[in-house]
Amino acid sequence: MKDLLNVNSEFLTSLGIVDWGYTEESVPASYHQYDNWVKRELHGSLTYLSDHRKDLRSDIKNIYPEFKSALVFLFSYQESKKWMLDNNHHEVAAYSMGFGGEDYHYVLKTRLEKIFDKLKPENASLERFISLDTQPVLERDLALRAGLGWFGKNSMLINQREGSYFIIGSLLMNQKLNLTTGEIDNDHCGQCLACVEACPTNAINPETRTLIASQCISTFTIETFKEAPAPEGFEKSRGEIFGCDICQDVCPWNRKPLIKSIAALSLKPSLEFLKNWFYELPKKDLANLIEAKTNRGLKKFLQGTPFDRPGKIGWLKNLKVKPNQNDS
Ligand code: B12
Ligand code: SF4
Ligand code: SF4
Repeated sequence: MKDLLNVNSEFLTSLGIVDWGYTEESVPASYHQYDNWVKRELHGSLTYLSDHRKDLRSDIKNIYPEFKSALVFLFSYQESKKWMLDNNHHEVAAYSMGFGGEDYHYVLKTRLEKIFDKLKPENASLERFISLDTQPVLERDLALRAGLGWFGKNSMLINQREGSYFIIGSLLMNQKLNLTTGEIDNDHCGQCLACVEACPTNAINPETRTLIASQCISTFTIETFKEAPAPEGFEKSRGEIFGCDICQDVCPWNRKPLIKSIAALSLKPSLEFLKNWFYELPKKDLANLIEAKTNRGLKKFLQGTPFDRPGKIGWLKNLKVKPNQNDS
């Protein structure tokens, strides 16, 4: 990986970054595809993609008028993925255990701020706005514009050298930097259809390179907080109870990055219990443990991790156990 102005590549590597790119383009190349997707109601229950925030995604300047440039970083979770594949564990998505078991929204925000703190002294009037998943920004498209990869048929942003096991985090800035802007990569999927064929719920449309969100296991297990029927085909999955990595695990572009990676699952000491929850307890016992907590109690217990999102009813649905309707 190359140095970034006065920030050397060793420092970036120490933050878990495997690649970075730069763009001055605020308008996504694929807004039209996104707009069509929402018009066809393929976002399902993910209303934050279709409400008043939808049009904000047409130009970063809608949310950050001072925008002049973006630094886009790829934060890897290859090590936890390798450990999971080596140990035949597919219960939870690799990203969720990849940042010490902590919620990446907090962990990576701090890392992005550390990078900005190194850039700022070189340019006193430099300001930043962090884009990390929750802002109305088409982040895969931002990474595309920064020259970091292409949209795979599974809709993931894939990097030729690093595959797709990474989180995209960006510094949007009010100044241009003395850097060359990225070139949009070509398609490297070719005739491959491995992800389309492996998806147990047929959620991938290879023509549009988008998902039918309501059929995706990730939507069902992370974003559905109430009792709901599982998408057709869920029973053919590998036992996923939080997120899904199937369409990435079969992608040939993820083979090489995992070979060079070290298998490791390093959790923050206070979160070591997650191993017991997901890899040791039978699902029925985990369900009983969750059942015994109130929704508020469960959320508090899991606070600071990605796992507080589904809530009690959501978790019991994932574990296929009917929740106690009287509990709150
Ligand atoms: C909503 C959402 C979801 C939804 C919907 C996913 C989806 N594919 O839309 C659900 C809950 C299913 C989900 C699941 C996952 N997600 Co998610 N999710 C998002 C979120 C918040 C918005 C995505 C979005 O705008 N979707 C709308 C659709 C239409 O956009 P899209 O899928 O990116 O499709 C683009 C391409 O298809 C392209 N396109 C299509 N045809 C063509 C043709 C041409 C010529 C061109 C140029 C482009 C093009 O245009 C579309 C619009 O940009 C982003 C964060 C963000 N703010 O961007 C994270 C994000 C996409 N998710 C991420 C991750 C890690 C995941 C999971 C791996 C988590 C897991 N293990 O369970 C799965 C992966 C599932 C999958 N195969 O996509 C990462 C992806 C990193 C990467 N390498 O791509 C993101 C970027 C978060 C982050 N900051 O890192 N996610
Ligand atoms: S994340 Fe799983 S369910 Fe969703 S598209 Fe990929 S393989 Fe299918
Ligand atoms: S599995 Fe094949 S078709 Fe799917 S994203 Fe990877 S290379 Fe593209």
